[in-house]
Amino acid sequence: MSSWQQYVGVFLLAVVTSVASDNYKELTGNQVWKLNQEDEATVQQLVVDGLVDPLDHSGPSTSLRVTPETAGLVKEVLDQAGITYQVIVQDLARYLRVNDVIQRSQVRKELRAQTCTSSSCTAPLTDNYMTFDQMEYYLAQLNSHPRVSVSSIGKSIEGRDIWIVHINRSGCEGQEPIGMTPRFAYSAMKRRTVWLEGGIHAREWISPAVTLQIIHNITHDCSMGRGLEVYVVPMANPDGYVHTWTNNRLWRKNRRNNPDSSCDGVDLNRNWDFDYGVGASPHPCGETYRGTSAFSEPETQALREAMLQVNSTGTLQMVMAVHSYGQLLLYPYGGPASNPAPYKEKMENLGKLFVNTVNKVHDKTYKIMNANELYPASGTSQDWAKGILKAKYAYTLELRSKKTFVLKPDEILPTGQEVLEGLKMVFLALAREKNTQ
Ligand code: 0X9
Ligand code: ZN
Repeated sequence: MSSWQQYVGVFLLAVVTSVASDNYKELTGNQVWKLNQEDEATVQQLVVDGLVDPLDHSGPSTSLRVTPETAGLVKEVLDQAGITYQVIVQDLARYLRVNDVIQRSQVRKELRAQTCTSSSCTAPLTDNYMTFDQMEYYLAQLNSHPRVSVSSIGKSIEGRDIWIVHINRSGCEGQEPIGMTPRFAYSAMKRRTVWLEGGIHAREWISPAVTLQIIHNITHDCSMGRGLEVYVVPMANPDGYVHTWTNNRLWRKNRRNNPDSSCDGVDLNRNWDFDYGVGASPHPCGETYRGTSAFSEPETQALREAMLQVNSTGTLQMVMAVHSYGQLLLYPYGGPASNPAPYKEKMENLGKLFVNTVNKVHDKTYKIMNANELYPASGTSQDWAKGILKAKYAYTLELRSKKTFVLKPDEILPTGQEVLEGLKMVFLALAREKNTQ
């Protein structure tokens, strides 16, 4: 293909892309600033003040997303603190559009074989991200599986269902994990449960994509998760997710219309009632806006009620909230006050088993660390699960990559594969554990 043909092809794709949906439009004029030196305290204050979106997720952030509305103020704060910076992306909407076109043209070259429609969606897509509708098509069809029940735990603020998938251990009897003595056979054993949460942050598309793969795998493979009742919410923030497909690829929060503010949304991972408020933004424009009070949001209320219900039916052994990005496994607490958490060492050891297994699959490096050491944040589901529900193991898993939320679709399958291998080991260890609390 000659270069002009390539150019026309890319141009046409750009037109098609922008007509189909423009989920970059709300990022027009947003910039990425790269700080020339680390200054954790200043950056943390800018975040809490609702002025920047930090873009490094494996340590102190030196890349910041800055909007046209806040740029002047951010500049003043940085100047005052003596921090110099360069603008490395002039217009994020343009930047992401160009990258999207390149990605789409690459995807077009490979034959896309998978489909997911209302009449046929037998497996979650692994060659592309699924729309919220497609997730619902898949879950509806999954519900006919004998070991699975799919139900709604409540509605989002815009009225979408928040779905939970319960994968029942019955149907996998007779296949107890090796090493499990008859004394611990299922019938005699107290019901052990595991809770997985995906998609609480809208822009972290790899989270629901991987969480759906986990659901599919546990359902169709008795060797995984046997001995455990597994509950999974693959999409905890459906409104936010839809918004990332229509308006703003980098939207994080839910879609609450905040009264007396021009900014929408509450960070659903700062809205839980454990150390509520610490390290979260009180400003509606902040990416980590905590809301007007703990559990002010219908999404967190629905999750809380469902988790309490699951906890009352057995021993909730592990809670894992699946996020991106950073390739980290974080354990509680995220706020400084309550550390160390009970069973800190056990959480560390099980976490090491997880990351060591994950890292062998595709040679990635995931690390385990205390959440507060990454940065302080409270009011998270992980901390609530640990502090209030007393789940022995609670984690936040930050998936691939090490530098962006906008992960190419060809990373869905390998990310799912590595996490599945890690979870297999963890589930086996959990099923064998004698003392669950
Ligand atoms: O900030 C969050 O809610 C999580 N990271 S994300 O990039 N996915 O938004 C991490 C929460 C873990 N807790 C602490 N870092 N304290
Ligand atoms: Zn997140």
